[in-house]
Amino acid sequence: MARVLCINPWIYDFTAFNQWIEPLGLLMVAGVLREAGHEVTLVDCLDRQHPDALPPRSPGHRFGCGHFLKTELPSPHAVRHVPRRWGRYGIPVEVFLAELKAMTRPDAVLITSVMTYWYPGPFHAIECVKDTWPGVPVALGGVYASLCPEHARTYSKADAVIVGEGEQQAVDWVNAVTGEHRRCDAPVEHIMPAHDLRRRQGYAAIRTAKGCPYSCTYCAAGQLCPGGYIPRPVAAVVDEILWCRDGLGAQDVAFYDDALLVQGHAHLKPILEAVINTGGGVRFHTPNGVHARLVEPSLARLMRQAGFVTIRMGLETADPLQGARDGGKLDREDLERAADALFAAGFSRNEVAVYVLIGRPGQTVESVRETANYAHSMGVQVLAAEYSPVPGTAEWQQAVSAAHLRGDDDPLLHNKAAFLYRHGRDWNRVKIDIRAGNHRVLAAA
Ligand code: B12
Ligand code: SF4
Repeated sequence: MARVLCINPWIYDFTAFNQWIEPLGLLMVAGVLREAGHEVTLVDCLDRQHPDALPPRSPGHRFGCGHFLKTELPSPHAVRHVPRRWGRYGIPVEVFLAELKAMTRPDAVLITSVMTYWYPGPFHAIECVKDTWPGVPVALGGVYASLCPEHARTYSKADAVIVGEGEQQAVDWVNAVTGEHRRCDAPVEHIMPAHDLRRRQGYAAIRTAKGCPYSCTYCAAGQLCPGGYIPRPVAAVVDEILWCRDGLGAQDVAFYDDALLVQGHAHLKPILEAVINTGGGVRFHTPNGVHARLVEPSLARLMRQAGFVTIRMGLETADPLQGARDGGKLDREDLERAADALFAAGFSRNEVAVYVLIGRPGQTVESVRETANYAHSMGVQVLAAEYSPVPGTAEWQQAVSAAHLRGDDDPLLHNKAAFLYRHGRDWNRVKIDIRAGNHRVLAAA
């Protein structure tokens, strides 16, 4: 049995807010390593309940969400043009180092990564591990490692950069670096992510299916899950939700699916019915957005009954051909139908919002305004989602061809704020107007 330490690193950014953030991919890998018989521990730099580093509180905190502790730092050269303060979010470095020093030297360390422009977090964690335990092998995986593998191999100092789905690869890598011969014989989709390794945060992130059947031009879902949309067994998802609720005290569950409502009647519906039949008692949230086109009255009623309180809708179309044509613009009828279904099911205006992508190359301020005004006229709040260029996507290639980006740019420039300020028109004005429109929507409720 090997001792495997998993690390969820800090976020380095201009802003960060904990919207049910959980290192779900790392916890899935950890669950499989544990199933294979290894001793697995976690150090979580984004632990908002750490007794030595509680974050600032503010009135906006609810459903387990809230601010992280921020340590301001000078902006790196690549993003100096952004007139905002950069910094590290999460527990202080001293607290992290104290955690490492209190542990027995591990046999292998696994570090995850999420946004490509957050890479300084994993890099810093790797440096700390290498200083504390010289010679301990470190593997880096996750979204950044998968989308920017060459950058990660060149600069991260990890001993291995693992691209793509990590469950089996992590078992193989740990065996290779420790000389163990452990295997995980259970099917991966039945193994619970190791949510219990985290200190209780009051919420859990759950993915009911991997991948997405669509292929929007700005999205990396197809690269990250090349097998397309694959639902997990309903019983496994229900068991996970009930374990989080009853075993780990989670009152809030956020879905991390790319396509939660796809095959909704065959997949999400029986999951929600099972939760309702066991007494409910959890609030559900869709921070990643569901497809407006797939929200219909009976599903909306079931979602309401099951305890959804945060409905975020994406404006990505549910039709791949349309998606290729529309450039992400709102399909008016879809939103109208979805809003009608949600409000008729009893959702309040406070609970429903639609993401509108802003700052995409070629997009006009007027088209965003028009979209936002239309959503507001339906009584739906609008959340401006700033465009982040994602390597390997069709829009990335177009941005490189149009010289908006260079293929070898520092991934810090993928930061939504960095991209907006470099190429932006007056998006700030639009954002202010969108917020004013939201106030009007809520005031009229
Ligand atoms: C959930 C989600 C969110 C959540 C938060 C996620 C988080 N932890 O912080 C929310 C809704 C808040 C969010 C916000 C945003 N997101 Co987002 N999000 C996702 C999503 C759908 C899932 C990520 C996830 O957890 N997946 C589930 C786990 C199981 O997968 P995983 O982490 O990849 O793990 C697997 C492997 O990577 C590997 N692995 C992971 N760690 C390790 C470690 C080791 C050692 C090994 C061996 C393997 C390994 O094994 C795991 C299991 O197979 C992805 C799309 C996707 N399909 O990945 C986009 C994605 C990451 N988001 C993206 C974007 C653009 C955004 C936003 C900028 C959107 C916007 N315009 O506002 C914001 C940014 C927020 C910010 N503060 O900057 C982009 C990435 C952009 C980039 N440049 O990196 C993605 C890829 C979607 C896309 N458009 O292509 N997001
Ligand atoms: S529908 Fe959403 S997850 Fe699927 S490809 Fe489009 S943006 Fe990505």
